[in-house]
Amino acid sequence: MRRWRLAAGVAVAVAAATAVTVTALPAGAETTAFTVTSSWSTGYQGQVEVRNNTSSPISTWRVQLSLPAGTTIVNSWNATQSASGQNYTFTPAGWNATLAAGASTSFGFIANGTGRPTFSTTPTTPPTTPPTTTPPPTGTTPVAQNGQLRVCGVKLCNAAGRPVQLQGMSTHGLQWFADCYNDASIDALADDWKADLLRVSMYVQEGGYETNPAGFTAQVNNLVEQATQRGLYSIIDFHTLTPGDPNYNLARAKTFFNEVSARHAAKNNVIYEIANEPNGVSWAGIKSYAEQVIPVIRANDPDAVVIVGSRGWSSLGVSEGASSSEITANPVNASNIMYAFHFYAASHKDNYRAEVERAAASLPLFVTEFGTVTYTGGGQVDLASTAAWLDLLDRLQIGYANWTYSDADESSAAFRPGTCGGPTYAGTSVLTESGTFMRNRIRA
Ligand code: IDC
Repeated sequence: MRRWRLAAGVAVAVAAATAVTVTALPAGAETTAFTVTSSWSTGYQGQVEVRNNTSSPISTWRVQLSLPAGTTIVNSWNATQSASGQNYTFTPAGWNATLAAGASTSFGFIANGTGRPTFSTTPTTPPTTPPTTTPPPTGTTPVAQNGQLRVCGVKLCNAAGRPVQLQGMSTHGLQWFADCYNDASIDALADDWKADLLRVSMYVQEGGYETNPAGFTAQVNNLVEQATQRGLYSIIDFHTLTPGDPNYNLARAKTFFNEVSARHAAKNNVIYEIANEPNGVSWAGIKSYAEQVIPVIRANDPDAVVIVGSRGWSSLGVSEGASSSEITANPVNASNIMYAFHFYAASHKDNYRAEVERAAASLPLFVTEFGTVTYTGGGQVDLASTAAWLDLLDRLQIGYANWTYSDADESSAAFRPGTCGGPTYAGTSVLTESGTFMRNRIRA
């Protein structure tokens, strides 16, 4: 552990009755406790302990740090981050605002670059409203057991701070397969497949959202309610695909995410995926889109995890000759976010797996879509490659959703054609080769 003495901030902090100091040294010594929990050649993971060094409870805190030029924060967790150049300010995540006398909390971050931070503290004024507390989870559903998720380092963690890997299924396009999503099919996903997650794929083009914003928003909201009733997590996927530049849909995205994030703000099971598969667009263009859409969501639902699509059909750039390095060099300026990676097992193999393993050391990843088949959604079902992929994702604790929970007449669909609209979704008699494999894998 590295310990840092405070310079200018100390006098101010000590003078104020509600002063927060950050310390890991014996009481009375106002210092910042900063630990590098892991490091690699191009970056490191840092942890900062925040301690109430006064004899009364405090109801908020603030930590300011500066990084030398060339080092930036890629991602943080357990705090709300804002940045101005090389200066970063961290305030409570919400649930960790109140600290009893002598109590401490901590937050973490991933830095790109090897420069270490210097700290200062500022006195804060307690808010007049009492903090809210979340009751501990009860019940056996995925949401009851894990509660509100948040990004912790490069992982996704549950309310208790433990890493979780969500496993589930993606809908097909709601404009084509609405009859696949009903009480019986979502019951089967929760109870028979024992999934954690339903990804709700709302195409924007191809007869999707742009043709009927109110109708598709209502359809998405309804499916999120269905997932919520069964204790499933739900990813709201703004399924941009063609055109590939998400900025084409920026105004629609702001309208849509403002509505759905307001509607689901009080829920603890909703994750927002703001652009399915950017393609033919630079990383800078995707980042600019993300930095305009994320604040719309955060204004309504500040603690929700947001997933940002990556370049080259969410291949971390690989399918367009780039790599995840362009993201780590220039990350989205927001906290509590993850980056999407997609694969189709019969098309994307070892070089893509190697990139995921490399990227996962410094970026929080979520496989919001993958197929057991070729990138067309059809063709050969490659179970050997799929198993290699899922073994890798299990080892790295990366969550996933399989394309698709539908009866489309294509080999990626889990149900045989003609299943939807019928009464039966549970069991194996209605499943394709891909569906049988995925159900086994998710149930296990
Ligand atoms: C495919 C569907 C197919 C549909 C097509 C329309 O499987 O039925 O006609 O979209 O665009 C993706 C996309 C996803 C694709 C899927 C398979 O996110 O929309 O679905 N895929 O091609 N990325 C890689 C593959």
